[in-house]
Amino acid sequence: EFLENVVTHENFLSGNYDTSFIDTSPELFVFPKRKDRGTKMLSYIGTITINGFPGLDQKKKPLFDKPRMPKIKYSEPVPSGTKQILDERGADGLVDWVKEQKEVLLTDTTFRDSHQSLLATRVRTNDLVRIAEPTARMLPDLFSLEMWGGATFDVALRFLKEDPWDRLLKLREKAPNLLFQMLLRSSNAVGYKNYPDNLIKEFVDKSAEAGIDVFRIFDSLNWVEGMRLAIDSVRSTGKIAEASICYTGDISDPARTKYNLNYYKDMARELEQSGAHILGIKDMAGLLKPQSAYELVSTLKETISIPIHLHTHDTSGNGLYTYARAVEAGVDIVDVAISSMAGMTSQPSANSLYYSLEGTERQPNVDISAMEKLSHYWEDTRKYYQGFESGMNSPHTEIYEHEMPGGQYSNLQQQAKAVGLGDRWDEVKRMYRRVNEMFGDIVKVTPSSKVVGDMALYMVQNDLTEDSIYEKGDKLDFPDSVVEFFQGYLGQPYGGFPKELQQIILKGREAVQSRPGELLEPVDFTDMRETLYHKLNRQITSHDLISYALYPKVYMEYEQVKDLFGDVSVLDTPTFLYGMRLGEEIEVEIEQGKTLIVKLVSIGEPNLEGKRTLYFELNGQPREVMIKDEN
Ligand code: 3PY
Ligand code: ZN
Repeated sequence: EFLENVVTHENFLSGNYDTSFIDTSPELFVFPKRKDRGTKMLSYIGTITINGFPGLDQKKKPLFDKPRMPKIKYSEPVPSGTKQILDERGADGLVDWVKEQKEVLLTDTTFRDSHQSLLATRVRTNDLVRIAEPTARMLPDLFSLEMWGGATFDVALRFLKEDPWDRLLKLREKAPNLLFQMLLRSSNAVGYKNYPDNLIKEFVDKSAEAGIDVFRIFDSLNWVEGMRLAIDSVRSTGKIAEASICYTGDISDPARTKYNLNYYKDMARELEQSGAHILGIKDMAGLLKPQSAYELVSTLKETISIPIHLHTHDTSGNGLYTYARAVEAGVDIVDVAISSMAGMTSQPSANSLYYSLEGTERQPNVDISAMEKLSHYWEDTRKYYQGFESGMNSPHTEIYEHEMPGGQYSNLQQQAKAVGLGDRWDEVKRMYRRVNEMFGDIVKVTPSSKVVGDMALYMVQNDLTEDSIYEKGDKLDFPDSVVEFFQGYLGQPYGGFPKELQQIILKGREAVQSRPGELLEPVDFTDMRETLYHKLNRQITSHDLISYALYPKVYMEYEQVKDLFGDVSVLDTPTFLYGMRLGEEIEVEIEQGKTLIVKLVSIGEPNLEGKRTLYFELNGQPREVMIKDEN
C-alpha cells in the first residue's frame, strides 16, 4: 500500500525529479512472487522439450561440450583500459589519445554485429556475460567492445525473452575497463521507423547512464539532417559521438557516379562540423574494395581531422585486404571479430589481422594468445546456435552485385522461404539489385534495406517487372514499408525520390519533406508510466518505459511470457533452445547463490486433450507439469 502511494504521487508520475536510482537498484523491486518460480521454469522447459523452440527445426537436444573457458586469475585487479581514459580525460581527451596511437586500434564486434550477421542476433546474455570478464581482463588494449544496439535490442525482447537493459548492466559490471559501443540508427533508435525526438533523447540519455560510451550513429539514407538530434543528444551526455557514413556503390567504378569520392568528402566534412568526435565508415555490406579503401581513407584523412573508424563485413572474402590497405592509408580504428566468430557475413578476424600486419609498425597491440583462447570459447558456444546459421560457408563475391547488408542476407532468405520463394532465392537477389536501381540507387542499411527487400519479394512473388510497375502500378497494393518510404517517413534519400514512381506508389497520399521525428507527437512518459503501471501492476523503471515506447507490442508479449514462465534468461542455452533429455539433470542459478537442480524423470503419453504430463525432480522433490503436445 505504501508503494502504491509513492508511485501514484504526482511528483513521481510527472518524473520531474531524479529517479535514476530506480534503474540502478533493481533490488528495490524484489517482492515475493505469487506463482512459484520453480513451476514456471519447469513449464518452460516442458514446453520446449515437447514442442521445440520457435524457428528451430531440430527438436532433439544435441550433446554439446562445455565451452572451453580461459583460465583467469580473478583475484588480480582488472587492468585499466580505454574506459578509464574516457572517464578521466573526457570525450576530447579520448579522441586525442586515439590520434596519438601509432598502432591500428581494434573494436571487437563479437558481442554484437558478429552474431547479428552470423547467427541471426540470437546469442544470449548468459553466454556473453560468462566471457565478458575474461575478455576485459585479456584484451584491455581494445579500443572498444561493440555489444549493444542494432538488432540486439529487438531480438532480445522478441525471441530471447530477455531484457536488453539487463544485458547492458550485467556486461558493464564484468568489463569495467573497456569502452562499450553501440549501433544507433539515429531517429530510428534501435527500431525500424522514425520515433519522436524526445524518445530518441531519452533513449540516448538512459543508454549512456547504463554504460554505453561510444555511439555509432548512422542514418539509413545518409541523411545528415536525420542524424543531428542523435549527435547532439550523445554529445550532451559527455560520451563519444561516432557519426557514420554508410558506404554504398563503388568509388572505383567510373560508371557509378552518384556516390563518388566527393560525395563522401562532403558528408565527412558535414559530420565533423555537426560535432562528430570520430568519423565512422560503415561498410555494412562489405562493398569497399581494397584499393577504394585506400583512396577513401587517405582522402578523408586529408579532409577532416577527427579519427576514422572503419567497419566492414567479410562477405566477399576481401575484408582483410581492405583493412590492410585502409591501415596503410592511416585508418585509426577497425572492427574485427574473434576468429571463430569472424569471416563471411561477419567482420574480418581479429586474429588474422594481427598476423597480417606483423612486421609493420601498425600491427595492433593485443595479446594474440588471449585471442586464441577466447576463440576457443566462441567456437564451442557458437555450436549452441547452429540452427540459426545462414548456411553461407564460403565467400560470396556476388555481394558486389546485389549489395545486400551482412545482417540482412539470412533474414531476407528466411522471409523468402516463409512466403514460398525459397527456391527462387537467386531471383530475389537479382531483383534486390533491380529494385535499388528503380528507387534511384539508394543507401541500403536498416531500415532502408528492408524497404528494398520487401519490394523485391513483392515483385518476385507477383511476377512483376519494372515495366509492369509503371504500367499497372495504380492497381497494385505495395508493401506498407515501401509506401512509407516514399512518403518520406524514413527521411530524404540523396538526390530525391524518383518522381514518377513516387506518384504511382503514393496514389495521392501526402509526402513529407521535413524531419519525421519533428512531426511526431512527443511521447508523454508520465502518462505512459501510469498506463504501463496499470497494465503490469508493478513498478515501472525508465528502462521498461523506453522498451515499451520503442516496441509496445513486442514488449507486452515479452511481459506475458515472463508472467507465464518467469525469467528464462537464467537457463543455460542448450536447455533454453532444446529443453531437456530424459534422465538429464541440470543446474539453474535463479539468482546469485541460489541454484535449483532439475531432473527430467519421465514423459507421459498424451491424454484425450493432447496434453502430456512431464515428471521432474526439483531439488530432489517430485514435480509434474502438463504440456499440450502441438506436434
Ligand atoms: C543494424 O542497423 O542493425 C545494422 O547492423 C546495420 O548494418
Ligand atoms: Zn555491420
